[in-house]
Amino acid sequence: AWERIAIGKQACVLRGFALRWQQALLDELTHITSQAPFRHLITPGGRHMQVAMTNCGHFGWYSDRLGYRYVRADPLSGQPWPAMPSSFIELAAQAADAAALPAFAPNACLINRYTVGTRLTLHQDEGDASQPIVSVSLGLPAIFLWGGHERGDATQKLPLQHGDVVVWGGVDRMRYHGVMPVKDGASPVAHPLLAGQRINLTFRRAG
Ligand code: MD3
Ligand code: FE
Repeated sequence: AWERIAIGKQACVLRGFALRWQQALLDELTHITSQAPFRHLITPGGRHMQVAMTNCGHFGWYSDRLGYRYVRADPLSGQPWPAMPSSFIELAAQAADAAALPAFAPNACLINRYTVGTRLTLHQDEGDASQPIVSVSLGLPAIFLWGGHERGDATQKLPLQHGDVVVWGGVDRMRYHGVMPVKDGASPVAHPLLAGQRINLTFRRAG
């Protein structure tokens, strides 16, 4: 059972929506991260990001001294990113449908890993605002910061738990957002990938 909660004109939380897929997601994540391990990317300003990242799908989000961009191959291996598993594609498509958005066929999945204390500072996502974003939270809970269209706008705190899915489209795509430092706790499911960690899958259409 899941529940839909509106958080904006074209954004909503689907509480527990991913629970039905959790075993498939964790099995696939184990495989993906064995091919393309988590790593701390470098910002254009020369800092290491706190969040560790990897990708699957036709395009992967990447950052280094040259800037941010989507790349077709993993710079660590020179190989294409691992394919997007069908369970990932189905979950993202069904979430967009549950959010009453047009058909969504993601070709990029950014996989973010937060250990205890890790945060993601307030930022705006670039990219095609005509396409929605679907985000899946796994492991430790976190508080998502949900702002406005200017950096200084007030933010709302939105707690996200294991199995929650958030869908962002249209006018809400360019809002500032971030994640507060993840607190220690027991992961709601026993799995090596989730012990003391939060994993977030962000599905997009890129390229
Ligand atoms: C809200 N990731 O990777 S969920 C990111 O939990 C990112 O790992 C967060 O922000 C995380 O860029 C947040 C995904 C998300 C992505 C794009 C958004 C939330 C968004 C665009 C507009 C509003
Ligand atoms: Fe973001």
